[in-house]
Amino acid sequence: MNIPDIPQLVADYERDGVVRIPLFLSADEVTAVRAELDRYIRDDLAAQPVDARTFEKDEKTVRNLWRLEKYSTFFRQLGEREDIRALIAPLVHGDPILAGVETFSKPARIGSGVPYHQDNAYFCQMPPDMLTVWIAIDAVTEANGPVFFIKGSHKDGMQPTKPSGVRGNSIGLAEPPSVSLSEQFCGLLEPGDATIHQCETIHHSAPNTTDFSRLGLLLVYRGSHTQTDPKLKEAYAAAVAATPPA
Ligand SMILES: O=C(O)CCC(=O)C(=O)O
Repeated sequence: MNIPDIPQLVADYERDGVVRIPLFLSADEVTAVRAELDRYIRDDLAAQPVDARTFEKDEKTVRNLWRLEKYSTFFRQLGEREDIRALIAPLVHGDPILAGVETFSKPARIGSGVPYHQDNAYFCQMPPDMLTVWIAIDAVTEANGPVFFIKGSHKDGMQPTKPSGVRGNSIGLAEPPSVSLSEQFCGLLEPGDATIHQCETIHHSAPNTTDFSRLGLLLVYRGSHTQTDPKLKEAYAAAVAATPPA
């Protein structure tokens, strides 16, 4: 990993709720991740429970892989790497626990969009010391559905939600924010680069209509001190019951 200036990273993260880290993974590590994802989808996925994945509308192309930390030794070991945990610890204000490894695969031509949301509507943790490392496996361009983040939105707490009806992103913001797209931070990344966003930072992404896949690998961590908030959990349970599995 290209080790960033940690005090600067922490200051930027606390202020903006999102930071970009160039070369989070090396080219060789990106190649290894891609190979393991291909192998897992080819050899293992069909035997896993249905909550291991969400398909796109064609019912066969992967939109998301979920719970890879449970189903793949390779991804559990990646998520538990000590250098990554050391980077995450000051951002979650405590001992980092790997809470999930997943993909937002955004395949070429049919990759679906992700509605405006705050991840804590899914994670339901208080205090909100939880975050996602979003690692580009493919290049993320303006055209293939980059993630847009509203800097500073994590400071306003949880916003009202509503079920979105989108498979894989069942709960979204009740109202889209008033911040225009041009004022939002666009996560343009080369393979191996990453963004880290706090779980209450508002973000979204558009469908991928290009011929180029936009595969992202996500590592999710929480501080060991966080606890499940029953009210958030109730709203999430209702949304996920309408459009399972996430
Ligand atoms: O990859 C995307 O398009 C959306 C990712 C996302 O919603 C997340 O990281 O929570």
